[in-house]
Amino acid sequence: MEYCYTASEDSIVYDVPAYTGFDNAVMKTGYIAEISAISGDFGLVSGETGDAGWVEMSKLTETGEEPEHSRGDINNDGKVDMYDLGLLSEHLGSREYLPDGIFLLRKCELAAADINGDGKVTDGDVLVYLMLICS
Ligand SMILES: [Ca+2]
Ligand SMILES: [Ca+2]
Repeated sequence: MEYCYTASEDSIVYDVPAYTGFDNAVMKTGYIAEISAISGDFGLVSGETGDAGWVEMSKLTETGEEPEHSRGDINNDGKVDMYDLGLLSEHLGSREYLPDGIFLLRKCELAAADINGDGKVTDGDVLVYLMLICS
């Protein structure tokens, strides 16, 4: 299930479902996390390649229904423009400091960001945005 981190203060992603584990990463307001299991007060953040760690469930809010996005329209304002490209760039940059399973964008937004439709969000999509926006 997809959750959004809604607490205003940062919190630690622990390697065990307790306040004593090692910190794997830091959650900040607005981060998106896929929770695959719950243990006590903690939820397990999971990515495709493994688990990122445990986050306090009280600081997470279910994202709920996924709105329909047309391809390329990441912020869902009805246009494909530089603002969408900005979100895509932030997402790509975030992969260097966020573990798999923690994202800046929702799944539905990432699906929209895959503007060339190859199933991945990469620099190849940036090129398609640049061609669309600059033409
Ligand atoms: Ca847009
Ligand atoms: Ca793509």
